[in-house]
Amino acid sequence: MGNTSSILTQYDIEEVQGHCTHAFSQQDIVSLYNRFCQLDQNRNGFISSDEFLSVPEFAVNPLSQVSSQMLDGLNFKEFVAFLSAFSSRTTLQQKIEFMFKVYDLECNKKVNFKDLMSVLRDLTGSFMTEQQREVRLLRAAGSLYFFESYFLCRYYLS
Ligand SMILES: [Ca+2]
Repeated sequence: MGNTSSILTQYDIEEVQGHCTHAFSQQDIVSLYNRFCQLDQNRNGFISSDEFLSVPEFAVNPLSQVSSQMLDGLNFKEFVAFLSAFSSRTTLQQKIEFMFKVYDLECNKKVNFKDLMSVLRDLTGSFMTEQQREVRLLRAAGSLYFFESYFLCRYYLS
């Protein structure tokens, strides 16, 4: 299965299905394999960020830079595991963990101001200045602090 020119066997399909905790049906996995083969232009069994960004739909996505970094060097099994975050069979907890990984750009299990600025920069491009992004994030952080304080007060006063 490492070489994308090989045929996906029933064993491969079941192995991939187990690896992605059955987030996809066997038919889904066959379809994803065909898509993976299209993306793997040099047929080395791995997707590079350049191959990912060569797809016009991905290239125009504001989060394509982040996504391409996460996809860079994935084999088919890892590719399916990555996409399982978008499956309707995936739990909310798994989706939240995935989104956290998207924002944790330094992969240090923390999402800090710098990570959020970087994601906001990818999303807004030239439509916002760096200062406008900072203000937007600080306001959002202030709102979160307000709501957190409000609910803590309600919890302790009730
Ligand atoms: Ca490749």
